[in-house]
Amino acid sequence: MAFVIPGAMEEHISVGPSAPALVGTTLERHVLDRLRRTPGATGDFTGLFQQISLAAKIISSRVSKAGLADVLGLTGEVNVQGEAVQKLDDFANRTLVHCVEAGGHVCIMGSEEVEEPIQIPPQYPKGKYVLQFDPLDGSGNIDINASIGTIFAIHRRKSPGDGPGQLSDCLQPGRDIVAAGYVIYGSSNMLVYSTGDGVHGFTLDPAIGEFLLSHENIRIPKRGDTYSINEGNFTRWAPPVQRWVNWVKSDEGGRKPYSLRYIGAMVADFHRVLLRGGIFAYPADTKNKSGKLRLLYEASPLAFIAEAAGGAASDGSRRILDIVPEKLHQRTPLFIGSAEDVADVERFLAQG
Ligand code: AHM
Ligand code: MG
Repeated sequence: MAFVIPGAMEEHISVGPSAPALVGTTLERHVLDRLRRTPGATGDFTGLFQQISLAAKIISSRVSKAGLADVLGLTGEVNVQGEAVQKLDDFANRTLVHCVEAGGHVCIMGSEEVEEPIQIPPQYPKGKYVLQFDPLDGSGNIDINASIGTIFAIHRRKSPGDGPGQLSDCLQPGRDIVAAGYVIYGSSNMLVYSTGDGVHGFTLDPAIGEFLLSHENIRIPKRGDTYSINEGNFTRWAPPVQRWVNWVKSDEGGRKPYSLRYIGAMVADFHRVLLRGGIFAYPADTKNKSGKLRLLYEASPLAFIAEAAGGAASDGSRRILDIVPEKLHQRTPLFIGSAEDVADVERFLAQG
């Protein structure tokens, strides 16, 4: 049963997700329940999730005070992508590293904000997982009070032993992800995650400081009616991409033109696509020849979630989850969302 406005039962007015929301199911309990069903599980994964969710709560608390807490603006530094580092990016990155590094669950981390893989300090044990993240996605939205997010992916370590992790532990394709998720700092703060077994959303109740299950088993509609793309790049796209966009917004053959929705923070744009259907795209262009978005900690985790919800993610011809990364900060074109919408764009690109 869906959330129902009290008194509106007879009219069947639903204001929430279609799946049941179990009162009081915390993120921790949800992850633990799954752990109990996994033979041989040691609890490492649950521990890592607790640390990520703690970091998410700390970041969300700071984000919600952004205008007050002297965190707006730039640090004056430039990150590995050549972009100015905002104070909140820096804060979010340090928070995640700090919350996770001492837990003993990961052997190495990768972050959008740090050029090299992040090693676990010598005094802490090294675990069997690899965590990669974009600590604050869509950071251009910080100063205008629009939604931003955190994206993360967890792999098992590949290198033998229990010493420090290697770069090769980070360079794993999305199909080998063990769990992925994102946190959206918006009108409410949500954490959405998947271990491949459904996609589940939790809303942070600030009164009790817990993420509570609010969107169980999210399924992305087969087809949507919106497209989400920075159309200001139109003249820089290859002709097949231009043809696809022109078709998407046309009424050719009696089709209903799609509406355009673009906030400029992938987490927020993707979250809408996940719940409502449609497509988010960041194609390659003459300026960003391999696309703009990063494979390991932006495209792959969201592709893992899209597929677990019944959607699809492609670089135009290949499944995102099958791309084997060669570099930590590798970029990729991305088309992600409803399966039929992604198939449409692949067809246009295949026609050349
Ligand atoms: P960021 O991780 O540095 O914030 O950059 C990634 C962001 C995405 O969230 C968003 O979809 C895209 O960059 C927006 O780019 P553009 O301003 O070129 O449309
Ligand atoms: Mg990003």
